[in-house]
Amino acid sequence: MPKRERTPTTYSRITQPMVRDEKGGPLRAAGWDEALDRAARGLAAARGAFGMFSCSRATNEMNYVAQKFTRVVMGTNNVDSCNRTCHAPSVAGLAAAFGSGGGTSSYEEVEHTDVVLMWGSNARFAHPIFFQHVLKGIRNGARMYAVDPRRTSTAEWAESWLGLNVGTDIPMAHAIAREIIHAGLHNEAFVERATTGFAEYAAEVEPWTLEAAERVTGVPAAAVREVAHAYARAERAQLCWTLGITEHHNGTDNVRALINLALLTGHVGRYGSGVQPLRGQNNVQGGGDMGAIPDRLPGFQDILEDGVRRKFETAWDTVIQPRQGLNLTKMFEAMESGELRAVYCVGENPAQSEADSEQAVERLRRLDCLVVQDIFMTKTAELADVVLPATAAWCESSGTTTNSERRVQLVRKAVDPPDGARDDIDIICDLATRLGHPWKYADAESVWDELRSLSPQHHGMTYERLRDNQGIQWPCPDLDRIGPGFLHGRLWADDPDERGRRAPFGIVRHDPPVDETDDRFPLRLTTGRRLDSYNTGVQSGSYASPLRRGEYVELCPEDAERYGVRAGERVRVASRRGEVEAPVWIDPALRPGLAFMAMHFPDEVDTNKLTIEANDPIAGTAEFKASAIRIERLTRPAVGS
Ligand SMILES: Nc1nc2c(c(=O)[nH]1)N[C@H]1C(S)=C(S)[C@@H](COP(=O)(O)OP(=O)(O)OC[C@H]3O[C@@H](n4cnc5c(=O)[nH]c(N)nc54)[C@H](O)[C@@H]3O)O[C@H]1N2
Ligand SMILES: Nc1nc2c(c(=O)[nH]1)N[C@H]1C(S)=C(S)[C@@H](COP(=O)(O)OP(=O)(O)OC[C@H]3O[C@@H](n4cnc5c(=O)[nH]c(N)nc54)[C@H](O)[C@@H]3O)O[C@H]1N2
Ligand SMILES: [Mo]
Repeated sequence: MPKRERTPTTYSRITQPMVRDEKGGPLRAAGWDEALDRAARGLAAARGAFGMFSCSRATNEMNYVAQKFTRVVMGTNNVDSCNRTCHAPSVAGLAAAFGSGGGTSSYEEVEHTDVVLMWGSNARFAHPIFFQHVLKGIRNGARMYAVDPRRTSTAEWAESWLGLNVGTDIPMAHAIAREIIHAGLHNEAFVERATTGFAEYAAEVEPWTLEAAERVTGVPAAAVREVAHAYARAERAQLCWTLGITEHHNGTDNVRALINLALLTGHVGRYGSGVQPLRGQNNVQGGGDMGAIPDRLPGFQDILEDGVRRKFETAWDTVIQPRQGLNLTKMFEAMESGELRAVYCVGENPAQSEADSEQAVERLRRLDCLVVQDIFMTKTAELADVVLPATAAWCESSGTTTNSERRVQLVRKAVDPPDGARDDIDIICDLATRLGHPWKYADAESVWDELRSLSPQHHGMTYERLRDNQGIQWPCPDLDRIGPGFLHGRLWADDPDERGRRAPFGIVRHDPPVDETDDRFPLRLTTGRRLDSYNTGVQSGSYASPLRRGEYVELCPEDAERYGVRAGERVRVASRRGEVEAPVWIDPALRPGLAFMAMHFPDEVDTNKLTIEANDPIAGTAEFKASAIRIERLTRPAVGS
């Protein structure tokens, strides 16, 4: 591979508020008073047409205050976060099956299990801490199988790799289910006692013989058969998935197809067996749990339930809209129609992270008022009317965060923030005060205690107990008890009354990616992550890394030859939305017809100019994992060469 000198993109911490005097004019430095007054005026003028983007990097306490600001000060439920671009289908799928939106197991359990299915997940790169537990599991004798179109670094550790075509996960899951049923390996007793809809499900998967699935997924029948038998015969098994499953126009259906496998085999609700969406940002689970989503109040309590709303209305002395707010995707659509006119964006960078980013930037530009509160000057902040410099939740402020195993942990301030930056919660409370709601919290703990008084599943987690126990997993309703760590043990209860609602099978169908490949756009582009960089590169771009090699369009050797391009050569990459230029990287882990790009280097290559914003009707998540592209050489070879 060619070596390439590069200067890393550098982002500077912001330490000074900024305002823009007129649309199209420059941002200029301002004092806190001026900036906050400007923000307050801009937001007040758009009451009823307001949206909040809340930060999944920041604490639970910050997310609690952000959603309360949205509901109480601005009178709307339009609050959301990066969960929408990410695991919203997992939350929707889990809630539909089990009634709550969290992964069912603890990390530790993967060390004490027999089979691990890593489905659409590159945990070796994206969840390295969890992956350490997986490696321990493998050392203890567990077999891991990877289901991913790319032979990833995670797949290198697997017993076998099922390299399926992008967007064919439902045929794969259905074929595994059919094989299990036909081999008589399903857990009939569990299906009978704890689930509903088995007959309909069995009929739905019946056409998906291993051979029929092979024609669609591209994976040899024998390899799928092995995985089906291993998963079904295992005493304990974990099914883990991430964005290879969720970032599709039918992500929720994909999630249901995987949960079905756990229901069929009874691999849920017991120590060592469960279903785990490995969540994205460090506190995206917590942000949702705190109600920074449009359909739930803190504690994942349903906003449509009168009793729930009444409880919060009394506590907050307000009236809560009795309907779900707009999710992030719908908020962007509402910017287009003019229904949404002001956005308060706290620690999100949608100008880069949204699919079809040129369209997203256009929509952000249309707003009457965009307030961005961040720790770095981002592409989104460059579009703002007011920029507010915050302290980083990680190490500069205190509070709690919640990881994918639902464990709430304390984070403590360890270093002083840069002069000029203010704490996220302080800034939001100051704005609330300017808008007629004089809020003041003495510290993060007092926010947490308010949350505990309103959320039964967090009630037992005082700061003191969190400190003493190195974190506690929800649900923890009692002050004197800690739960078993895994969820839905009730499904195994002998007494039918204790079992609660049964878990329904999801009846879902294959639906191929929206952006079809054809003669003009013959390559399937999937996008994702690298070990060395983080999301839009804002936080990871500012330090040098010996690993980081910048953005490339990755192709397999056969495709490089087919299109006559060499390693390191700059090419044009075009989709139906837009085009970018990028150098070629040749990666034998890809299969013919499949290209890969990351999303970490917007200054060099804005990958999201290419992606399609076709999205899941239930969860609103875009199909980041499946676009159709072509590559073109920038210079034609000279005649005769
Ligand atoms: N180093 C690093 N770690 C991170 C992040 C980061 O930016 N950098 N970001 C964090 C965040 S916000 C998140 S959400 C997580 C995401 O973590 P992951 O979801 O593991 O990361 P991705 O690379 O986006 O996608 C995972 C895999 O999906 C595969 N895939 C693509 N299409 C399909 C398909 O149709 N079917 C199947 N089965 N698989 C498919 C891709 O080949 C890829 O290997 O990572 C978190 N951790
Ligand atoms: N092509 C493609 N696009 C994708 C994806 C993909 O797989 N492919 N994945 C999607 C996914 S899963 C995600 S999660 C999104 C990520 O999308 P974003 O959330 O928009 O991206 P981040 O880079 O994580 O932005 C986080 C921001 O929070 C700021 N921040 C960090 N800590 C704090 C804090 O304590 N306070 C405040 N106020 N700000 C803070 C950071 O400086 C940064 O600007 O991208 C999505 N976009
Ligand atoms: Mo994410």
